[in-house]
Amino acid sequence: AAPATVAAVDLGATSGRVILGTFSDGALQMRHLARFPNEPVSFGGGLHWNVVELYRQVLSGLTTAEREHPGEIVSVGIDSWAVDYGLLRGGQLLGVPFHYRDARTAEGVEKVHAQFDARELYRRNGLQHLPFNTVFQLATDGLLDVADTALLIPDLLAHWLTGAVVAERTNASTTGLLDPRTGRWDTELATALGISPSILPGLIDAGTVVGQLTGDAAGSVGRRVDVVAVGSHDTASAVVAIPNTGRDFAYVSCGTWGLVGLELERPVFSEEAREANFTNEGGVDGRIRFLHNVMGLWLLSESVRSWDRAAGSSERSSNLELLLAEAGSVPSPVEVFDVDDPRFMAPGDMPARIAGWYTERGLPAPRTPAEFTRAIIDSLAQAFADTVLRAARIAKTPVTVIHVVGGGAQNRLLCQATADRSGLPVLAGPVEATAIGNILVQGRAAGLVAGGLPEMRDLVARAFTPLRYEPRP
Ligand code: LRH
Repeated sequence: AAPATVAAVDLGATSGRVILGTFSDGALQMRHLARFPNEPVSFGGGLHWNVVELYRQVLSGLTTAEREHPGEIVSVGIDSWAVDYGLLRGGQLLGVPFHYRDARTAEGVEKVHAQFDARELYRRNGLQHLPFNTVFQLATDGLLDVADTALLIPDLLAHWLTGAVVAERTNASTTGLLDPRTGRWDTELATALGISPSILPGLIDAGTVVGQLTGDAAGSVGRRVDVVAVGSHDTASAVVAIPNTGRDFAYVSCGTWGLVGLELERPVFSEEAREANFTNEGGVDGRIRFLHNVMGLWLLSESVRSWDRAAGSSERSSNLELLLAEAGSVPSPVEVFDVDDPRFMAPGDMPARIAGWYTERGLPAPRTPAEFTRAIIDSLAQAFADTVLRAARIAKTPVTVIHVVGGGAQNRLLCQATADRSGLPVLAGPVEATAIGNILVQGRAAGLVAGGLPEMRDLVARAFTPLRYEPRP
């Protein structure tokens, strides 16, 4: 068969990229086309995403793709971080979408919990409590009453590209308004909370054609390419690309967050799962992503931002390679801190907050960037290990290996520490799992890949050999 190419738009909380995937004779080749920063903007007392700039970057990436590969691109798929949304009325965006790290969500939690306590909510939506789940954001959104449509970020961008109004299921599963048993909106819950079900778009599964580039988008790209719904929740796409065709694996999708858990056939609603704050999010092909949000490399990137600010813009201390090498030479054992403490959620001076965690307990706090970095890495690894073992226990599923995918797979110190602290081998990579999962689901929709998750994962395992870390005593 002639080679065919799809374009993955993958938007993370700190940067976005457009990556091409070319299928030929059952193998996959990737090409990075564009990478751009995704910098939130603070104004009017709120923290917002610059979605218009993101859309511009997407269009620009697709235009480059068409120019460099005229007529070759068969489809486009978009994934991004979860939970955040834009509200529309009569097709017009109302306000600028909020960032999930904005502080306003506390009020929404109070409002929702006044009607549905944490137990009742979990029984309905099976979601871990995160103060920024869409349901809490909507409950405190002043524009809710004016809106006729709510679109999650990837659906919003797909809407601007095609005119279609849909909600892709994996991402919809992070809103708190979806019933994981039926895969349908919980209209009763929405109505009771004053969220009109009419603003929730029709649900579609990953692999469905959303539409074709129309209007201005078709004009700038120069052709009416298909837009295909992928696992539009970035974590759902990442889990597609785990290079393991078996079942006894746990995963850590490690970027800004560390999403740590298992892939299951059915959701787990037990009290134990709720208390351990495990979520039942929707995966591609109807799977359940039974996982917990561990704070992730946000702790490190936000610390680096603090050190950079202190050093002044001229002298950046952010040579990450060097910092990690120094962190590796900090003598062990390192006292670990609780990375999931809510104080680390909002942007700000992370080193000061981490130091506070130690001094409150009368423990010596890290002092140098290398010591902080080492404490962050060992503490993340401990949380990854604990979470994997807890997930296995609660879901009554054996785990024999941990796959680390995403940016964190490049971090050797982190991968080794995760193996050491869990007593399980860690298989690291691919780094671009999210984009690969996006590409595979498009490839399957276009008939370029056959089969289910095992076949797609087999293809990943052949194209990207993971690095193995054995646990040390
Ligand atoms: C990771 C992620 C995660 C969500 C968070 C909002 O990028 O999508 O799965 O919980 O962002």
